[in-house]
Amino acid sequence: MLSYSKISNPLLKPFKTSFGTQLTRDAVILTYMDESMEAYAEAVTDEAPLYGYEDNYTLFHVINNHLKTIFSPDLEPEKFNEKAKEIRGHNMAKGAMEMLLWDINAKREGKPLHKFLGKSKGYADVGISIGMSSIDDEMRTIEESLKKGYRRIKVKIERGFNVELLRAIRNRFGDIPLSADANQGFTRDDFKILKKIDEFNLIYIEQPLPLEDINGHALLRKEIKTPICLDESIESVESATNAIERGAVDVINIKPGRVGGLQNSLDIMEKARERGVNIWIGGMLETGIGRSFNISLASNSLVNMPGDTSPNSRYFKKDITNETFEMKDGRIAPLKGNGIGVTLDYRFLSTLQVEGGRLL
Ligand code: OSB
Ligand code: MG
Repeated sequence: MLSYSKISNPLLKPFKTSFGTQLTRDAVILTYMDESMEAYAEAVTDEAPLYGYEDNYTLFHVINNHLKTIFSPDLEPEKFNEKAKEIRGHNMAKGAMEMLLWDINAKREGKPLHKFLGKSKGYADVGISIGMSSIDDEMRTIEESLKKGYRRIKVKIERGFNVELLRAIRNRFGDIPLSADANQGFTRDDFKILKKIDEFNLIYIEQPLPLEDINGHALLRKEIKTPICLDESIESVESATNAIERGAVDVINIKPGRVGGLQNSLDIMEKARERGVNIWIGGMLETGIGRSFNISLASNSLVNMPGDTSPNSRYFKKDITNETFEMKDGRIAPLKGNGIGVTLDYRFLSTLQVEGGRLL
């Protein structure tokens, strides 16, 4: 049986980016159940199409009207991928279903998911992504994060909130590993500001321009020395290849839920590393379910930079999974159980549930 549950879990603190402020994580969870197991996946969509064009409503439309008929619990993820190609786009919807198949398959084989994803290091290097707030407040968060052992600090920037913040961080914390994520907040008219940001020795600037503007990123890359990281622009294997061949990218932030799942992620990782492009695994404030997929992938040896895979407690007072992630020495290990290794706290989940029901 395939069912879904949409939950709304309040964030400990509002998460502000250039595209808006999130107060809750509104996650759609897919559950597959048979006599021998329960398997899960989480879509990276949210209530509104602010990060990409998909949201929780296009997700239901595409799953119910198109993907559901392609899906079978007996499919290999790669086979599902092939069949799903006839539906254009909607890689967040495809990604959720594809990842569900990875969990089903790993559970059938009786092994943790990370062991199916190529060579695993057994841990993920972890950085923190800090939402926009006052400079003073961000200073406190950075200080705490460094004490906790995070291996990279990422701040969010936008037009009108960038140089002053970065200067304050460099003055106070010196040469820490620092990056800035604009979430498409600038345009080609902003190269003057982006050149000022170039002075702060960032390990990369993430998604400065609109996601469609691959050429703009290639032009910017020639103008600044700061490496360019793409997040929203990388929607598929094809868009990754395109960005790499155009010379638009030095670093790719992979979110498996954004690129159509784990197989596409692995393909992008291999292509990118072959061509000298660095890789890290991002996040979308996922519950323990999506987080476990991300951390399993982030432990792959092709991932060579710290990602946005914080412990659950960074975002939620309580999560819907019984198992949670802990960080030690700036690293998080994948869970030891079969598949993604989490079980659901159904009682707590029911207090957060907005809607739910059967899909198949
Ligand atoms: O751009 O990486 C992003 C959160 C929601 C949507 C987009 C992004 C983010 C983050 C936080 O930066 C990543 C995380 O810690 O889950
Ligand atoms: Mg980003």
